Amino acid sequence: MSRSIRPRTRRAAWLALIAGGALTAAGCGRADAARLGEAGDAAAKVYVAPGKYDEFYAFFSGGFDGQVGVYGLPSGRLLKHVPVFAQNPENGWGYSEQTKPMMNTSYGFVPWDDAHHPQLSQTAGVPDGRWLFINGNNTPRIARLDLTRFETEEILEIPNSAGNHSSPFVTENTEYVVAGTRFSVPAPQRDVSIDDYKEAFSGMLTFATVDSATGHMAIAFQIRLPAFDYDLSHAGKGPSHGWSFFTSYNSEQGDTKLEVNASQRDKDYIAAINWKRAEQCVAEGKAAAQPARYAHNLMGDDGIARTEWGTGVRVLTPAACPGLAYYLPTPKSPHGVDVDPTGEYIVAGGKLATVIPVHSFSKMQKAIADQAFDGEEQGIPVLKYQATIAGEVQNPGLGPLHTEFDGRGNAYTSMFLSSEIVKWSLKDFKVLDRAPSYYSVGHLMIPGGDSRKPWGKYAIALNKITKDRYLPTGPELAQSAQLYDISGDRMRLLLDFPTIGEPHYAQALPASLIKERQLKMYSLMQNKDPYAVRSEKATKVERSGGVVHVSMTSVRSHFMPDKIEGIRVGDSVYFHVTNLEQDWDVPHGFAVLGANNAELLLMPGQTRTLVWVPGQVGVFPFYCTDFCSALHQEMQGYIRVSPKSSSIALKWNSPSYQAVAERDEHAERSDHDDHDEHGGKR
Ligand code: K7E
Ligand code: CUA
Repeated sequence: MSRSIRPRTRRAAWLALIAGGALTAAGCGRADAARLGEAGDAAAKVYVAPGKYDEFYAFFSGGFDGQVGVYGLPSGRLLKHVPVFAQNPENGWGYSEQTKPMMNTSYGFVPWDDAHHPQLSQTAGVPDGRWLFINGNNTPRIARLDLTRFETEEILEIPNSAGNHSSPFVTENTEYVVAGTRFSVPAPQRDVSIDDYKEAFSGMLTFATVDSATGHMAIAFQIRLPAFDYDLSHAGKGPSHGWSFFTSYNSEQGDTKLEVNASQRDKDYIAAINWKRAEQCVAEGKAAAQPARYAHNLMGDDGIARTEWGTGVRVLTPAACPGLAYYLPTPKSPHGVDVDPTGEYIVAGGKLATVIPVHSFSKMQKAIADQAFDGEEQGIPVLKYQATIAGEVQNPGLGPLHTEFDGRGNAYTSMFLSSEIVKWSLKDFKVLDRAPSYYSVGHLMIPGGDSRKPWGKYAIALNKITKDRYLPTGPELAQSAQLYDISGDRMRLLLDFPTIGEPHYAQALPASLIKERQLKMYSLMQNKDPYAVRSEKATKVERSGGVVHVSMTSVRSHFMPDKIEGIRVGDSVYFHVTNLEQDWDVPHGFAVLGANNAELLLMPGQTRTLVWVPGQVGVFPFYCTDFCSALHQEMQGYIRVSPKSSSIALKWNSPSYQAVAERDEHAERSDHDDHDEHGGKR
């Protein structure tokens, strides 16, 4: 991208942004081939030979697919698609009885969401490989994934919030995950006129604690702020530990046509929240109890998810807790807010700004001490811009969104409109290098790049538009990631790879931190599911009214039982299938003809349950859906469904049936004996 075209494009670019369009870099001249990774050794740098491992795990949000994609770096190979907020037929997530409660919310069963920001848990400001948190936007939630299993373990709903975008952004030792409302709403919700926005709406920020042993989240307190749109966040670290920063836009408090009405002021704000101060105020009883209903879904150690219902929250206001919140004026409608590895610099991505503003934490502290205020917003002191600003990066490009750091004193900012990554120095805020992205980069990511110790070898651009980059696939084209080598003075593009969903943010860490800690199977002997069976002998079929429980096993290469009769139309048939395998990477599947549910996928040692309500008579096959052995195709069975009025007895072909049959026969015989006694016919 040549600098000379920038002045001409700037106005056009602004207009494009305001019009909701995205300017691609299609018109830009191509940089030299070496910079674009077209030289031979770029391939060698991303080539991971067959059988070899990648150096990093990278966790990409799926955006509108509500999931997490796990990729290896530098190869860009997709390793796993971990379901979080959305039902996923690949493994029955949100379809099996054990996992359905994970989707419970105060709005009912919500089996989808829009997930933007993965956040690795941290210890002393460094990713520790324990958990991954991610936000659900539309139905405000935070999920926690366990990184020994790559499974979602917990989902906490956030009440009094809407569009949970500035989330989850962990504090330095994962004391808290945060949730700032993007859309201010009446809190609690009530029936008011939208015209009463300024008075009746609130911008609630939520701090949820994370138990350091179990990872369990709990809402500690909420902070009621003016009705702005709280967009992104990052926690302080080192000297700024104890603070969290939230960008806001729409400080104009428009309630309609925000593209115009929220772009009036030259500066909006970063809200600086002193959460240690908040803790004091809560301890002193300054927070008001307020009723709130929210779901807290947790996977039990029996592999069954359950919902607990929250009933209230504690709400702090800045008026009741002086020193809790300050506003840092920040140009203009800022999006990202990122804190450098030293904890001193707070960088904003003012998407409509012509500079990248960099605030200084130490200057902010001094400004607070000196009361260098520029008025207030509804009781919250506004600090003087000149009193907190450390510097501005001049001529960075167009549409700065997000910044990551390499740990060597450099920052990298994504430029959405001018489609480039701009590298600049934290010493003098001068631009050092720029590299084009293809196209319209949103977030960028450096492994550990928002932590105290980035592994600053690669940067990834997460691009919104791919146009001419891949073979076309109809109207919808893949979003994409681009991998840059940032180890030298100049960035070098090494690789393009398409992604699942729309990754907004991503996080990555060295594979060595977690690869040795992977769970290989669930222990069959410790399987606590109430319908688990640990041997074929124990399999059974039981009827209780219109409900039939089938406790079934699967092992290479058969189900037990695989012949079942005595089911009636309209029964609720619960197939509780336990995978008896105790070996790594031997899942079995389960599907039955006529079921209007996804099939199950069963990990070794695990029990999962599928409910089937047969609507018609017939004999229906079931089978294993995961190619598990040479005789996988033989892994099948039949279940007979009779009319509702049928009196055909339950019958199945496992050892337990013999016992049941003998018992019934015995009962029948003693019944006859009774008749003999009283009837005396024989
Ligand atoms: Cu910039 Cu949702 Cu973090 Cu997308 S957000 S780019
Ligand atoms: Cu079990 Cu295929």
